[in-house]
Amino acid sequence: MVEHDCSDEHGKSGMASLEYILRNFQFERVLSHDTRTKLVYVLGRVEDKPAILSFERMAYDDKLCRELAARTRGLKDAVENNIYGWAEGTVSFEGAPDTHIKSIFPATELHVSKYSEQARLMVVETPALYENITLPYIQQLPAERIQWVRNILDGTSEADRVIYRQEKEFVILPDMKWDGSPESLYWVAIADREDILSLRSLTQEHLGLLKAIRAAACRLAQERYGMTQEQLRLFVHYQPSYYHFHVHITALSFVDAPGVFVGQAHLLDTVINNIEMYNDYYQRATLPFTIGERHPLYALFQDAQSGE
Ligand code: G7M
Repeated sequence: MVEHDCSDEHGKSGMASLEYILRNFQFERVLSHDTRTKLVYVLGRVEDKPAILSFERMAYDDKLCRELAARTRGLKDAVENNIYGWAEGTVSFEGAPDTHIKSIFPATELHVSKYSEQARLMVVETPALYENITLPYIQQLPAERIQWVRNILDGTSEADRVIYRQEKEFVILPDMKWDGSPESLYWVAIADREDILSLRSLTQEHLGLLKAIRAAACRLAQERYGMTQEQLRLFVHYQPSYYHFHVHITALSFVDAPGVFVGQAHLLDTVINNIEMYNDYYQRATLPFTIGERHPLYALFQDAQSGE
């Protein structure tokens, strides 16, 4: 195969730039389309390797709301009934972005199944099932899966976005899902150690870290946006997508933030409290979780159950 010379198209890390991926994307199929959140994932190929792009309609900037009426063009299918009227139209603000775009390239099979339309199912994980199924699954995951985390920790990526760094403890930075508005604040705190795989690893040894993350997140949200602790929701995912310990920091006003639902989110305050009561709470607890039916872990749980 002739290698395409795109040295100037690649970033510092040698990975293809978003611009390059967009220009060379050969569409294959839609993976999923959430018409409520206006988020679509499409699969395609770049340089003959799988690539995933997501396009998400952004909210109107508050400052532009006063111009919405004047910027509306091309009304279609207008209906008027008494005092009510509705139609479809185009509102455009030149130069103002209206879509949040993300790319994964090269994408793995795991990414393709993660972003494909699928049912979510409830799995009940006992400590024994964790030891026999989940832990071996985590241990065989390729190390490159969390390369993005290492890049943040060692400063090779997103260095200019890091909001706070507590040396050898954790960093706090915007989650890639954050649209930048305080009402939908979405930060992530990443522990600067690789031995905490998930909630299952936590014991009293980690209380200092958990409390320091909580204190820093609250202080930073207060300093930057005047938000109080009561306006924040700090939580941990189980199962997470990445088995390197991290805490999600979101504004409570972001009512339907992705991944805040029961069956995946565990409030940090509850986690701290449980560990304070019992050092080995998360090693002894049965933890139900929801998972996509195409997730490889779900297949492993199914195999285990059919073998019972
Ligand atoms: O589901 P889990 O608890 O593992 O959540 C991982 C979080 O990390 C999600 O909220 C992602 O949006 C976020 N995230 C994933 N990646 C690959 C990146 C990244 O490269 N940079 C940043 N800032 N956040 C990411």
